[in-house]
Amino acid sequence: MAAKSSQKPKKTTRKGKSSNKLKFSKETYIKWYKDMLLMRKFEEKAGQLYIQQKFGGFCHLYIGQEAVVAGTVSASQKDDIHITAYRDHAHPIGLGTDVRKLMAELFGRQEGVSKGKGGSMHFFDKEKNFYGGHGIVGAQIPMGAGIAFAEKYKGSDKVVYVSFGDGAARQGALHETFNMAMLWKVPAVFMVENNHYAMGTSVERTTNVMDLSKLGSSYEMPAYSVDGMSPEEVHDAVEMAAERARKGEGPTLLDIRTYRYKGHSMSDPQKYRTKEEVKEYQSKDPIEQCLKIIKDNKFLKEDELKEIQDWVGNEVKEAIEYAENAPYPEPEELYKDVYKTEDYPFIKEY
Ligand SMILES: Cc1ncc(C[n+]2csc(CCOP(=O)(O)OP(=O)(O)O)c2C)c(N)n1
Ligand SMILES: [Mg+2]
Repeated sequence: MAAKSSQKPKKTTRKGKSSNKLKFSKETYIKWYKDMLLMRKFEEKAGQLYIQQKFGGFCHLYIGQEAVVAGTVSASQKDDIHITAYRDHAHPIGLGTDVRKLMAELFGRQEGVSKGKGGSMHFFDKEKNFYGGHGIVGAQIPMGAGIAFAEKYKGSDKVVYVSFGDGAARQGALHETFNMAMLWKVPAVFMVENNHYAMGTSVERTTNVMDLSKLGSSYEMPAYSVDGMSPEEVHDAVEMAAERARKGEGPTLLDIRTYRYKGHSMSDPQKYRTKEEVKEYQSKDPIEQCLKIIKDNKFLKEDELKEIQDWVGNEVKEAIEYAENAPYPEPEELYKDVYKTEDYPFIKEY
């Protein structure tokens, strides 16, 4: 991890060390590989199905960014809370949500994680502590801090991981949030999923401060830049930030440098970047890197590896079948889960 500003990241200890060369256990690499492959294959299929107009709405793919979720999940505890933006397919997959429920959500079916009423941008799984899936750029920054405040108030030791894009980092709400989050030392980890572009606008075109970790400086929030193509680096940074949060010392900002291989959403001519740039990041692909480590260290035999790949393929296939055969929500569902009361005091009739 490239440390930034005043504080150097501490060395963290971890269990299950299986090799002198490698910092993480065999089991961790296999889990990362399996989870990231499932995220990738789920989204490759989702992209194809969207083009075939099997489902509508929006569709923002996380392909290329998988190491960010993989490293965050391995460094977090089961009861911790995660919240993100609309590029939200990989987060619940990493947290273990059944991909059938996710595919059904894309298809707008009642078996979907948000009862078919949220779609691609609004996945939500309370059981896995995944609090969305938010379409308003930057909205989850104050919401995440609010959830963290609530956890502190209730006396739990949960940490909230608040993910947002480099574009969202430009929202004014970030500053109000950072101010209060530091004042009240809320147990949050603010994670910029810095894929270098907000739609077609590069970070360079929006700011004279390109090192996004500096955004925490005015609030004396510890901040680090992290290689987001590496689950190891993400894990180290998140583990350190979570430890700080759990001890009651407050939030940390992580500028996690990653890359999306696909366009912003499904209709993006990508004129703002070169093919060479995309290829450069693809050459550091986290799934390929993990696979190489697994092979080089003989963590799995060829047939065991194939078993994982087949399992992933089958999960995605079954998810599509499940989604296609699931019923649509009943019309009455439109009136459920909507914020309404009979005598809502703020609406006046004229
Ligand atoms: C408040 C608000 N403004 C504008 C938009 C339109 N919009 C959707 S995505 C996006 C870009 C955000 O980029 P970034 O935060 O870097 O996330 P990424 O898509 O790269 O993951 C914009 C401007 C929006 N959804 N909400
Ligand atoms: Mg971005």
